[in-house]
Amino acid sequence: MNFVPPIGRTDWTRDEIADLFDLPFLDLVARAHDVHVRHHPENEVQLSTLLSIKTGGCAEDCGYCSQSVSADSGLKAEKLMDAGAVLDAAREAKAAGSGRFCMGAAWRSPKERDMPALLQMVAEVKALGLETCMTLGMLEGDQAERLADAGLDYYNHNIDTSPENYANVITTRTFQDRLDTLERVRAAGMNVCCGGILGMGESRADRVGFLHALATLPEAPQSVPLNALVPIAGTVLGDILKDVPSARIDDIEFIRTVAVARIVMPESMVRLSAGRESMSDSTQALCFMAGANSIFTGDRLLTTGNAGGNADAVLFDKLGLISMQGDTVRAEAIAAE
Ligand code: SAM
Ligand code: DTB
Ligand code: SF4
Repeated sequence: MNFVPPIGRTDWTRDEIADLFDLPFLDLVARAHDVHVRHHPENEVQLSTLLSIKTGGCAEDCGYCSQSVSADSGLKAEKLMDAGAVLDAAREAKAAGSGRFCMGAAWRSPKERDMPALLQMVAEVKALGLETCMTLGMLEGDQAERLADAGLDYYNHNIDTSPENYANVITTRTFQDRLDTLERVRAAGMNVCCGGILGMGESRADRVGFLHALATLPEAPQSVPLNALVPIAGTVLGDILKDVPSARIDDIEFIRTVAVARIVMPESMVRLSAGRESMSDSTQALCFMAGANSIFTGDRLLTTGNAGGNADAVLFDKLGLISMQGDTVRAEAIAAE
């Protein structure tokens, strides 16, 4: 095995990525594993906790999302949580073994009046020694800078799918809008967390285009969440999937996508995100083999259920996996020694 992709390559072509997808499955997973162990600690998977700090009532029309006002999901719109309650949840997450705390808000973009509370949340969660991440929609440059100054390690903003498929999923903001926010996050010096959803009825070519768009950003995202669509009744895509169950992403194709992501973005954290609850232990094990090295733990994601802390502890035990401390937290601990 002597396949070593150059580090930091951002000139991948679609053909090269399509060729990786076409490899025999076992060869692909073996190559991805080889890349993985060259760049990441073996058998370590980061545990992240997700908290919805502002739920529902979102003006965007993302076809997969329960929180959009366009969805008929029965979700009640709530106000932004107060910073004290967020801090309590972060303390609980840390006590349960999480190294990373991700706060999500159902907004098109944050309002100025919400900024002080958001900055306080970042600073206080960070002071607990947790890696911090937020996903709040589109950002202006000065908002990105203030979040970075408060100590935000990662900003999550997904492209979700290929540029070609994007308008089939979301119409209220463009692919370019997403790239603009990512640029502002990078310019502010934060780590970019950017990925998408598999199983929205997209083709293999869309999955190629999706990974190509990520791997050819000016810098590969430091973090790549890969979600399997969680079909939610009342959302456009959830209802389609309910009627056409065969549109659900095949487990082997999901694992292939993880493996190709690992090969084309060797240094990124690859996060096995939504949809894990409906994956078998063996599928998850193959995702870890193929290079996934972070999961959301706990019994909730934003509005849907998750595999749960105990189920993850049992799985880690079975697989001999240990919990990884976040890179940013680890780097700071070393610097303080
Ligand atoms: N409002 C913010 C935004 O969209 O930028 C942040 C929250 S949003 C829920 C974060 C990501 O979660 C989405 O971009 C999407 O990739 C993922 N997501 C949302 N609903 C999902 C679902 N039903 N299944 C899988 N992934 C989902
Ligand atoms: C991401 O890509 N996945 C996480 C995180 N970023 C914020 C969100 C998953 C949400 C799943 C659906 C829900 O619980 O509403
Ligand atoms: Fe709003 Fe984010 Fe849901 Fe889209 S994914 S509807 S932006 S909360």
